[in-house]
Amino acid sequence: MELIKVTEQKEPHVALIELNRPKELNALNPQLMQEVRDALVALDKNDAVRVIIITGNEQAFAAGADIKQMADKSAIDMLLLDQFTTWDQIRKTKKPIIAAVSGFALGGGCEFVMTCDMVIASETAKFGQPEIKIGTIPGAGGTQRLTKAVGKAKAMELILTGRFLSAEEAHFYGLVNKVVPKEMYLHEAFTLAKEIAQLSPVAVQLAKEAINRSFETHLDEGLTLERKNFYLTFASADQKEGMKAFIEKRKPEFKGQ
Ligand code: DAK
Repeated sequence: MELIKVTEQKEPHVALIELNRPKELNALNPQLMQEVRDALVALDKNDAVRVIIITGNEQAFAAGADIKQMADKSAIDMLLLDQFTTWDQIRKTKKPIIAAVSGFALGGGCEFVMTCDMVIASETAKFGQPEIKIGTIPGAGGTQRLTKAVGKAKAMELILTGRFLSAEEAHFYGLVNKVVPKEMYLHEAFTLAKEIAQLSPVAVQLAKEAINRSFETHLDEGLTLERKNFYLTFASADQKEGMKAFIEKRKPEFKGQ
């Protein structure tokens, strides 16, 4: 594991996964996501582990998918890269996952947080789907999960403008369970994890499955449409311009092509 750090028993029955690309604000590239997937598959099989915490660092949970790696890709490149298999396997984890978030949780980072089951946020956390600013749209569930989490009007505002939500706002809209001072977010995540870890792992797993079922019944259809439209943005000049402008640290000029 190069891009994440896994501690199997940080506390009894509680495992910790730390995303570890600090210079890139934990931008999520395919290798990092595959490492997360592999770790979750192993932890799911490990009887000593009952709850999993995923965190970044104080500055960022993750500032999105890696724009530098995506910028020049064609729609077909993205299709063939098929990162969705990895994301789908992460989504299928049976044990409960708590995201402990400080700093940026943007784009794929916010989608990753929403794929987790519960969220503890530092008061410094910032959530958002800013893909629109680089000429694309959320591609890992953002249009579906954010809408379910915060309601249509707010999801429209956030996804169509790329604005960020503060930790307090995210709490108000039900995206996070609890907001705590910066020094406490990991500690609070462990407090929640330890409470759940004392309970029947079988019942916890079945409860998680049932809650997700209610949430996901119509999700597959929504995800399919979102994926097609996400790929389609990679056929646009605006996506190339948006991502290039980010890398060159300038304002993009969108032409609607
Ligand atoms: N990708 C690559 N590098 C990134 C990055 C990203 N998403 N975010 C930050 N970095 C890099 C910056 O380029 C910079 O690197 P150097 O220039 O130093 O080499 C370094 O991290 C520090 O960032 P800044 O200098 O920009 O730091 P600031 O504090 O000034 O700004 C910021 C922080 C988070 C506001 C800013 O970095 C920013 O706007 N970042 C981009 C946020 C964003 O647009 N995120 C959405 C990306 S699109 C999919 C799965 C997921 C996705 C798509 C498909 N499939 C399964 C197919 C998701 C897509 C996205 O997330």
